Amino acid sequence: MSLEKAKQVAAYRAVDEFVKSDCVFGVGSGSTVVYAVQRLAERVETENLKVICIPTSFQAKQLIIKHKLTLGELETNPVIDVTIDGADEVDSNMTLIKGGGGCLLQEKIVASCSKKLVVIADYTKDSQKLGDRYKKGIPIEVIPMAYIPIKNKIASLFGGELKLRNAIAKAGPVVTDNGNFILDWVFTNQDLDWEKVSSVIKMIPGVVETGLFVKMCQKAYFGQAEGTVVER
Ligand code: ABF
Repeated sequence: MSLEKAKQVAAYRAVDEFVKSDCVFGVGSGSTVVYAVQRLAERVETENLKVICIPTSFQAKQLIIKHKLTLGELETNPVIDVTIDGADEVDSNMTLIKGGGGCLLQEKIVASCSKKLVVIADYTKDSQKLGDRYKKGIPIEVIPMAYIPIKNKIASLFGGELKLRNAIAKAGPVVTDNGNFILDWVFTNQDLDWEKVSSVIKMIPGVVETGLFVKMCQKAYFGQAEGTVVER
C-alpha cells in the first residue's frame, strides 16, 4: 500500500470521527489535508452537513473553494470546533513540528482558536523524539530584514544550524503567505525543553512564529502501510 493510501486512511478516519453538522472546521495545509477535504466534501453532499471551513493557508482556501464548501474567516467565526491538519513530525508527547510546507503561522493561529487540533499523517511522521524522523529541522517564520541576526542568535542560544529556505535553486528565498522568510533550524540537541525553546525564540525581535506546536494537539491519526490507522 502506498504512502498516499496511508495519508488517505488517516484523513478519512479523522473527518469521520470529528466533523459533525453545524460545526466550524479549521482546514489545515499540506498533501494529507487534501484527502480530509475530499472526505468532508463527500459527507457534506451525502449527509447534507452544515460546516463552515476556516483556511490555514492560500492552499487551504483554494481547496475549500474547489470543493464548493462554505468558506469562513476568523473575523466572523473566531471559535473553531475542530481543526484537522498535517504535521512533519509528532513526538511521544504530541509535540509537533509543522511548517515544512511553509504555512505554520496561519496554521498556529487557527489551531489556537480551535477547541481541538487533530493531526493526520502517514506512519513516517510518528516518532519518539523530535528529530528522530524529520531531518529538515524546525521551521521559523521571520521578518526578512532580520533573518541573519535571528539565525545567529538561535545558533548561539541552542546550537545547531539554521538555513534560509530557498524556493528553487538560486531563485531566492521562499516567501510565505504572510510575506516573510523561513529559517529551518536543524537542531542537534533532541532533549531540549521545546515549550521553553519556543517561547525564548519567539521573544527574539523579528521572529513571527515557530513551527513547534507544544500542548496544542489532542489527537493524532497515523495511517499505516497496510491501510490501518494508529491513534495517539
Ligand atoms: C502542513 O503540511 C504542515 O505544517 C506540515 O509542514 C505539512 C505536512 O504536510 P503533508 O501532509 O504533505 O506531509 O500542515
